[in-house]
This record gives sequence, C-alpha cells and structure tokens, in this order.
Amino acid sequence: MRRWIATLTVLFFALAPCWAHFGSPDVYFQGLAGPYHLAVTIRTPAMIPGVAFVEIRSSDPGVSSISVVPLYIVGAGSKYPPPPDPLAQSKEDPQFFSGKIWLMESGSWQVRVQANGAQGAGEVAIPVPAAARNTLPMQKSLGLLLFALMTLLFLAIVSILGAARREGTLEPGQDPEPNQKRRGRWVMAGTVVIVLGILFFGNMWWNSEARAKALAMIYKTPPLNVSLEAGGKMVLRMGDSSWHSNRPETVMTKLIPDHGHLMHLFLIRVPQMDRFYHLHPELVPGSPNTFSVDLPHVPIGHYQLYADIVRESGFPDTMVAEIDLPDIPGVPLTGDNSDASAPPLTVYESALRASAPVTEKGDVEVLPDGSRMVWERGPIPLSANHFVWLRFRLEDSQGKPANDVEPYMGMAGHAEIIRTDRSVFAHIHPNGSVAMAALELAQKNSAASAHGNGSATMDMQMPTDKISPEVSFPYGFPKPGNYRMFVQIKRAGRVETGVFDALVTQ
Ligand SMILES: [Cu+2]
Repeated sequence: MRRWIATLTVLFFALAPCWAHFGSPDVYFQGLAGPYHLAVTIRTPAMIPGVAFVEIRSSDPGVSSISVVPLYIVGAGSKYPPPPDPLAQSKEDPQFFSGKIWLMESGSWQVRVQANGAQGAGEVAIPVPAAARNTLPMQKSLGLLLFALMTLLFLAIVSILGAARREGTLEPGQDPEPNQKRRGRWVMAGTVVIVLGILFFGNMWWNSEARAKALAMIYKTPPLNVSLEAGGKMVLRMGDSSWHSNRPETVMTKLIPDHGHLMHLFLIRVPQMDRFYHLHPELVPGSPNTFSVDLPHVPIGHYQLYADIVRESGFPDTMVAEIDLPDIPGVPLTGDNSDASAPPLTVYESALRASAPVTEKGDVEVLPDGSRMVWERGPIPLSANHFVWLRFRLEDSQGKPANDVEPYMGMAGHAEIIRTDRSVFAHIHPNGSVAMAALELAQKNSAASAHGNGSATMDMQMPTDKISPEVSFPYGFPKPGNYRMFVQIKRAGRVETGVFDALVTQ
C-alpha cells in the first residue's frame, strides 16, 4: 500500500540531452554572438519540466548584459520566442554571467543568447537536445504524508460504515443490541476486504500506467543492427525508437547531413582501444534506415561502434553497437574516412589508476609521418564537470608549427573522447559539444526569426586555405575516470589522428 501511495503522484522525468554523444549530458559551446566571443556551459535539468543552468564567460570586457531564451529549433515553437531572461553578471568577475531557464518538455531545443555591450547587440543560438532519461522517485516526506492520509481515510470509511450499520437505526441515547454490534463488525470486515481489494487492483493499474508512460517518455537510442557481409561490407540497420516516432513535431525522423555526411561511424577495437576508424556509411538506395560502408583494412577483434546521426529537427542521436570482426583486408581509405593506431590501453591503465596525471600517456604524439601533435595541457589537472579548453598544436617533423593545416570536413578539428569503460562517448569540434548540423539549423532559424538580428555569426566559417595549426575544443568531462581522446586534424591532404589519455578527477 505504501508503494501504491508512493506512486500516487505525478511522475517527474529527469532530463538528459542525448546529442552526438553518449553519456555526456551537459552542453559546452564557444562562438560569436555578433561581435562578442562567448564560452557557454548549459547544465541540463534533472527533471522535466526543469531548470537548466547557464554559465557564460565573455572574452570581451565590453559586454554589459546577456539574456537567454529557450525555444524549439524548428516548428511553430521556434517562431515565437517568449521574452528572454537576463543572466546575472558576477560582481567579482564582470565577464561572467549566469542564470537559469526552464525547459518544459523533451525535444530539440535551442537556447538563444543575446549579448549587449559597447559594440552593440549580438545573438547566437545553441542547440540543447533534451530528453527524459529516467524517473525520479517521490520525496519520502510527501510519501509519508500521503500514506498517513490514506490510512486516515481507510480507517474513517471502515468505522463510518460500521457505525452506520450498528447504530444507524437507533434512537438518540439508545445502546446497540449485541446482534447490531455483530452486524456492525461484519460490515467493517467486509469494508476492509473491499477497500483493500480496490487499493490492490488500483495499485496494479497505476503501476502499469506508470510503466507505459515511462516507456513513452524515457529517451532510448534507436537500436542499431550491425552485420558484416561478404567482401568486408558493413551493413547498419537503424531500428525504430518509439520515443522518436512519438514526437514528430519536435524530433522528426528524417535525417540531415552533419558536416557533410548522414552518418559518422566510429569503430574502436575494445577493450584495448588500439584501433580507431572514423567512417561515413552511405544510405543503401531505396532504404531510408539502412546504411552500408566498405570497411578498410581492419584487424581481427571485438569492436565498439558509435554511430552519430542528426534529425531534421536538429535532434542528434548516438547509436551504439558491438561486433566481432575477423581480419578484413578491406579497401583503401577514401574521402573523409580516416583511421588510427594507438598503443593498447592496458599499457597505460595501471599507470592511470595510480592517479598521477604525469604518468599518463605523453602529451606529445609522434604521428606516422614524423610530424607531432602536442596537447597543451596546462598545469591544472582535469576535473569532472568543469569547462575546459582542450588545446592541440600540430608541428612538422622539425618541431615548427605546421603551416599546411587545412579543414577536415569543414572544421579545424574533430575530437572523439571515450571513457575507457565506454560509458561516455563525445564527438566534439572547435565549437564544442553541440551537433554541427543542429547548430547550423539553429543559427539559420535564429537569423530568420523576427527577434533575430541576423548578426549571429559562428566560428565555423569554412576556411578554404591554410588555417591555424592550433585547435581548441571546449568541453567538460561528465564524470571522473580515464578517457582516451582521438584528435583529428587534417594536414596537407592527410588526416592526422593524435591519441591522448586523460585522467579526470572528481
Ligand atoms: Cu566531427
């Protein structure tokens, strides 16, 4: 009964963004709002409707105020933003702004950030996919209160019906006869049985309703069925996720290309994480949900797959799967596909467990062509849930900054970050942890909306020729532990992948 009472309340659903990531719930972003460069952290709420915490640091001291407003990326909800909420400016650090916003439902949200200051106004829209992840149990005190109330009602109905049967026909002041007392007791016993029956079946009904509701509300990644066909062709079939098909206006199921590809597939040999592939399966003609890719040379082993897609609404998913692969001679790597080798993780794991960051895999990665990728780690140890700049520098074999870095799929760099237990996967870019396709969609709609001033410009301009050999990624590790990072920068027509190990503390 206690349990029944405990469920007798609205179920609250916790929120977890599930964009081009797996197990990495906060949004980290850097970009331009008009003339101002902002570094943004959005901590998503534990409940829905719930409060997301927004922290923004401006690199420009001239920013006098920042306001934020959440709205959907596409659909009717994206066209009529409510009035924005101002963020509080820190007294000690006037370039730091913080505040909170309500996210009322699951879906493909954006947070529109408006900055004002000496150089006028600027706006940027940051995608924040939100989805219920689990349920939150009712508060103990509320449960106890409701249980006490139920007990009171239960005793009341039993004694009222008993008294009615026993004394209902008596004159005032008259005492009940023994047989009236007996009938009263029978009625009370019958009432107990009936009410307990109602409570029992009501509890069953309620639990099944709650389960059905939870099934419909809690986010699930679409299932991904992976198989290997003759000739080393990998076939990936996306299954249906009822969560997505239940939310056609906000999620939609059609896919849109994200940095030029409908799917980004990461294939990592586990547990050692010594082989890494970044591939781009293509849709099989005539089938909306089946992708295939001709694998390059792959050595035998057990492989973890993470497959990133973005939907028409800007909602991203990372599907996960595992597969045992034989030795595959494979086809040569072409186009944007890339691979990398690294020392097996086990070599470092014991050192990592010793928890001294200095014993981690070196911060200088010598690449197969003799050039070097350097992680400018800085003196501060990494800690969980903190905004951090992951900075990397590409040097030629003489140790000079590389002067032939070029964009890789339109960006200065890509980084894939995996916790060694595979519970976290993030595919990030110099703009941060947002899905690039969602970011572009949000900017487009932001600039086109009545409230947009059209000045939203991103740091994602497609550089055509030489770009800086230094690439910085804003990110925050979601929990302590050991992580392996695959950092991909293109140089002279070749994708260089540096592999770095990181220990993240509490
Ligand atoms: Cu990427």
